[in-house]
Amino acid sequence: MKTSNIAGRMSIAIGLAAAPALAGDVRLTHSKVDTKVEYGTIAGISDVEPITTHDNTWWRFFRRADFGLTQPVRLTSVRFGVEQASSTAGYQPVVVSLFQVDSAYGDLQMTKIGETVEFIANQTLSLVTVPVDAVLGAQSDLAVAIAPADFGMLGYTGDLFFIGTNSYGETAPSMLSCPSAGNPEPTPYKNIVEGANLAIVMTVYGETVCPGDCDGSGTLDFFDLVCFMDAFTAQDPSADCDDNGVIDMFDLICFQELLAGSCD
Ligand SMILES: [Ca+2]
Ligand SMILES: [Ca+2]
Repeated sequence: MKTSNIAGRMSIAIGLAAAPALAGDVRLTHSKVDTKVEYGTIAGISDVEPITTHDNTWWRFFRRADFGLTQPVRLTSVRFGVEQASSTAGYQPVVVSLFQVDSAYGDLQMTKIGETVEFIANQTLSLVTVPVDAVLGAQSDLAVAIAPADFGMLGYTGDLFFIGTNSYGETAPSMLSCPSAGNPEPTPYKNIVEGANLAIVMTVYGETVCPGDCDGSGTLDFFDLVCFMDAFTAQDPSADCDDNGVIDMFDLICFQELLAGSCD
């Protein structure tokens, strides 16, 4: 393994405050420059055949408060940098996963809300946009994880994927998890390589939806009640309508009040 073995606890760093998002125009990034990709990311690389990087997952965390978001958000795409993607097949699957992040009783809780598998052609120093479809609840923060699939399992060897970074700075730390290199949890780059000045290039796009629009359809109707009841039954953090850390009858009352409103 080519990374060091400094394990780190997952943490959510507070970035600089960004301008409030306009309705229908959510853009989340911690990259000070989100359109330029340079060489130099941090990754764990297997040094035995088949050479591969499938054990890496690159992470960014977005606290809604840092972006002035107070409403649910429908997430529509993720654009990220690619330093290098190479595979003998000429392409490889890359998995973009979205998680809502909630704190319940002081513990962080991560729930997967979306996943897109995109086949990425061989390329270097480029930007890729992947469509996603997920609704981030009004109380939740967002985590985005990008990882190459284990293409070696399909009989290919030598597949490499390195996410794109640059040296222009960031407003929250870039993170990597790589279990085989001793970092099972998302670990800030600076804890892996001291003095690293590398910012993962990533921007998440979406649009705000009105409170109560649980399914993000743009209107309030019966399906939002179904959506909410699913979350309520599953004790999903997104069902904590009154944001008091407990999911109970008062959240049902809270949600009924939202449903009685409108999206106009
Ligand atoms: Ca709806
Ligand atoms: Ca509650």
